[in-house]
Amino acid sequence: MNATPAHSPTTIASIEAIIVDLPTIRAHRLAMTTVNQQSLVIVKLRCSDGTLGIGEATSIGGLAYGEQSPESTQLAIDAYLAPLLIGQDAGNVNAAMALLNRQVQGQSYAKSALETALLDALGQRLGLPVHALLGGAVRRSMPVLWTLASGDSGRDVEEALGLMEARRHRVFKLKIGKGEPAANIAHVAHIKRALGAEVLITVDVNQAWDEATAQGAIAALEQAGVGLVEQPVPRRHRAALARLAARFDVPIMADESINGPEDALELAQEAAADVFALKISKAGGLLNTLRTAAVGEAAGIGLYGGTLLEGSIGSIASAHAFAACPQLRWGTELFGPLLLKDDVVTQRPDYRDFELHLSDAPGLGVSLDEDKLAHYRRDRQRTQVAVTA
Ligand code: MUC
Ligand code: MG
Repeated sequence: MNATPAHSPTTIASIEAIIVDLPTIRAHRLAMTTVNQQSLVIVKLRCSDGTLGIGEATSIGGLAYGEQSPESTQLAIDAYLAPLLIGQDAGNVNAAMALLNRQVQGQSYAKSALETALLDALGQRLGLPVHALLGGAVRRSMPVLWTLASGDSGRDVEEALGLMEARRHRVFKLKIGKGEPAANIAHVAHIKRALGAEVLITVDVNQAWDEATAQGAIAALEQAGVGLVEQPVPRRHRAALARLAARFDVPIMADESINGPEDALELAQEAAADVFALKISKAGGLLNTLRTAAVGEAAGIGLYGGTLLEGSIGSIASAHAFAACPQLRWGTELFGPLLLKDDVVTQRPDYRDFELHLSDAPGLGVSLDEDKLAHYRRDRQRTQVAVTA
């Protein structure tokens, strides 16, 4: 009888986390920060068979949006997460993520980037797109809204009209919560009037109001014809969120209040939101995003494909997860790559006819442009000095 050689799995051989700083096409103004460049952590995960999986993590305005920054994400990967993964089975994503979750608290952005890279590598090895690894795509393309956040109402209207004309976007989100609520409402009403009844306008307050302010302001926003209000109060003020959701007809969306399935369960039990904003970064990966979506679906809550202003790798990774969601009633805001002047991938995502289209290429279907990566990496100066010294 022939001896069967012992099965030796493909293992994780090396992991690199590189920060790149990419300029934006214009300043992007939110309640808590103004974004002029996006700092992305690009993960390169090399397997023992030579396959390269890629992933990405980012944030908005350093530590302005959440408790994790690109720098802390890079450090968490280098010092803690990568050493745990090296030598592990590269084909068992569930086991790899369980190991990380057992040994490292938090760090959802870093975990999301690493899981993305593992899924990308596995998909390439099996010849399957990531959405097939997640059980299959319910949709191959998804609507993408655009955020009007130039800080100027007139410029925002012009921007929206141009994007509708180009068939890029027909739903617009306005970032409010900075300055006086009355000025915010006037800004929203102006844009809504200019774009017309047919155009869905949503607003994101990014936690900036207290409950009393939110009560008055949401009543006025409803009057102005706003179709969705995102995170009007601080993330931990869930009882206030629930009272607002009960009080108003306009749907209230939880964003900062929801990370993973545990939050989804509590928010659903408390009837604290009509819509959940899903983000792979908040959930700590694509698989946990789908678990979060499943809780929302079970509770009859609308799902929305959110962004942390990821670049092309993070946006396409998000799109693979959102493609596999049971429903996506509120579409997506995966416009991050379009806000960037330049990119570190060879082919940018396919946006047309108001939607983002996913390919069936193996893995993520995205390749790194190594020249661009070398150009935009933050440690370029230091690397050059080290080489020439
Ligand atoms: C957020 O809070 O939703 C999404 C779109 C945008 O402009 O900012 C992000 C963050
Ligand atoms: Mg938001």
